[in-house]
Amino acid sequence: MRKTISFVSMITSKLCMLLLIMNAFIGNAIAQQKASVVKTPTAVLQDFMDQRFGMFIHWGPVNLRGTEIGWSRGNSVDTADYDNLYKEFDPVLFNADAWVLAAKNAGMKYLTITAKHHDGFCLWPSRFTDYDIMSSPYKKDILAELSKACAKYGIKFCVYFTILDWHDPLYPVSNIPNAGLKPTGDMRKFVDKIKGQLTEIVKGYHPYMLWFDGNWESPWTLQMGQEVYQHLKKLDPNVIVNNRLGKGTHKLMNDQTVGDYATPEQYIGEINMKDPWESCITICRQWAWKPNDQMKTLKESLQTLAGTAGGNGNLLYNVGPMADGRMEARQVKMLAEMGKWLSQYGVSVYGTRGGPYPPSKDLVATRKGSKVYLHLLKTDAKTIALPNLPTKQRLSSVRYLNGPLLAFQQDEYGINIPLTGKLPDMNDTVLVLDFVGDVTDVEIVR
Ligand code: JFZ
Repeated sequence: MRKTISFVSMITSKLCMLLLIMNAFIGNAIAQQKASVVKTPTAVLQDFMDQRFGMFIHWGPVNLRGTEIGWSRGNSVDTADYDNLYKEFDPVLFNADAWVLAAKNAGMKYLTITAKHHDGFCLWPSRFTDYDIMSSPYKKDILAELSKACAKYGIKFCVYFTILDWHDPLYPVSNIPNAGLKPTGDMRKFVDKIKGQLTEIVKGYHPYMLWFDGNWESPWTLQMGQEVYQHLKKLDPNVIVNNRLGKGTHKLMNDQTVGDYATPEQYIGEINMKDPWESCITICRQWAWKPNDQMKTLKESLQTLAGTAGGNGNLLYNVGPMADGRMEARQVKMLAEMGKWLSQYGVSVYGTRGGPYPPSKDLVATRKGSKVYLHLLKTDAKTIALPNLPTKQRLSSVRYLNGPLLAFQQDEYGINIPLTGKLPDMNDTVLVLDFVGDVTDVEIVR
């Protein structure tokens, strides 16, 4: 009996030892794997989030039809027609300086151009395909012109790059209804090809950020995303990458995410003090230029920007230039008006954090140091009533940003700011609440 017990305990202790050793091995392997995974440095991402406002540009041969880029291929535009548009694409009025100046005058700090959208057409000369700008009558390297102009005017140059390519025979899926899988599909070759193209882009134009897209289709896997991310990090450890390179939702970061920040699309993202994010939103309705498309008002545009900043995110605001290379005058004008507002009130946007008051449809808050910037989105409020901060900090003054002081009351129940007369800005009036002590790390008031 005793013998059996000691035999059992001996076996058990041997097993335990074995498990311990195995565990150490596995732990080591994971640690090694983690050590070899390079991520974009936090400081670089913080710098990106401080920019707050960028220009998205969707542009290509499809503008000759005025339909949506990529998605109209094989739908409202016949595939053969769509795929031959590049032969007529001759944007003789394209002027990179004019685009970059439109962004600069808007108060935007970075610019993201669709180097390749889902239709597969490349705006730069790529040695991996003939379906590029060199095959068009225009024959000028759009990425080279834009990156040069961006450097000239101090705008950060960024590149949109789709990882689904409905035009490429190597990519198995086609968006054409009932078309089935392409027999020529080969994802291994496709991934190698886009890695080659990304090398061209990173080495050729040194983008600040890469905006991937198209990761929701089944041929793309998490592993492919990880492979491409590590490829990029070898080329440039600081290049910023959006979250559409892995799988899973765009709006949040999760365990399927490959990339550095979340990308809510066509709406203002939820407040998030932990993960970086950028909402992409169109100025008109379509990503690509459409004749007489409905454009947002200046008020909607400014309140969209305030809303993203108030949620601690960035805004990538999309314009669609025309087939001749010009941006629409009304879009450029509206952007300049945004820039005019920002030249006065930019301190309440750039380099701020969202909160500590959560965004609502009436007001959003941003903050920096001891100051909370309250953006009034509703213009008929008679008084602003706020709870005290969880830290119970004393409020020392309230004023209109760049304007006069305002009277206020603060007691144990909260803060009251009566408003009298007309607000200084009917699109977004900003109040500056100056507290005693820093408010940057105060928790969101719920
Ligand atoms: C994507 C692109 O498809 C779109 O053309 C644009 O470039 C935008 C910024 O990003 O938007 C999507 C993504 C997914 C779907 C639709 C639009 N989807 O899954 O239906």
